[in-house]
Amino acid sequence: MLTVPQVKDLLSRRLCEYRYVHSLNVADEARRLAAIYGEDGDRAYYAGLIHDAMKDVTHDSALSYMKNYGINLTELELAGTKLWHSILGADYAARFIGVTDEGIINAVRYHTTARAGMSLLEKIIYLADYTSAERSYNGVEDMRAAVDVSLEKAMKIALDFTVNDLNSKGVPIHPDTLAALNEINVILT
Ligand code: DGI
Ligand code: FE
Ligand code: FE
Repeated sequence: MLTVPQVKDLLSRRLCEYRYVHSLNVADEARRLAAIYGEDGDRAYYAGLIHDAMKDVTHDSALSYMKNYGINLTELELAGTKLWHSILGADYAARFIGVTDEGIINAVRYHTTARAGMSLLEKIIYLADYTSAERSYNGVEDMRAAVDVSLEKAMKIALDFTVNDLNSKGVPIHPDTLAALNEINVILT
């Protein structure tokens, strides 16, 4: 597995400046949340750092990557190009960054859609992506307040926000996202 300085060097070349800074911020936020909720800080930092490693590849490179490495997407996933970077990112983490920790690989894999039965690390990366320092969307302060109080309540707010936003645009919701939302609604009932 690449060292943190090696990963930073790799990402600084693979990502645009905004996305590189975002990755550093998600890593910092993941470490902070790990300390609050009892996850390993280095593991959370590493997962945060690499979560968007495949975000800035071109459409054509992403398609070649899928073809080369036999990554098969569902029809919904193929249509949802924003979903590609997390699916390819998990493969890239294992194949090229040398990550063997399945928990880190899954945190990358599910950081965009979420899923039912998420691990603590998966929730931390999913949420750190919403509350990282450079985020400035409407409602980010509510998200930041929620994430310090309860991961479950923060997941509920984030999933509601995402599903409502996608619905308003007529974008298909990934089944993993719906399963995550249903699960959290049952838990919080
Ligand atoms: O990579 P980031 O921008 O940091 O954040 P992200 O990985 O959470 O990606 C957010 C994008 O993913 C956003 O444009 C909405 C899209 N997305 C999230 N959940 C779903 C989704 N797209 C589809 N089609 N279905 C989903 O369930
Ligand atoms: Fe992402
Ligand atoms: Fe991100």
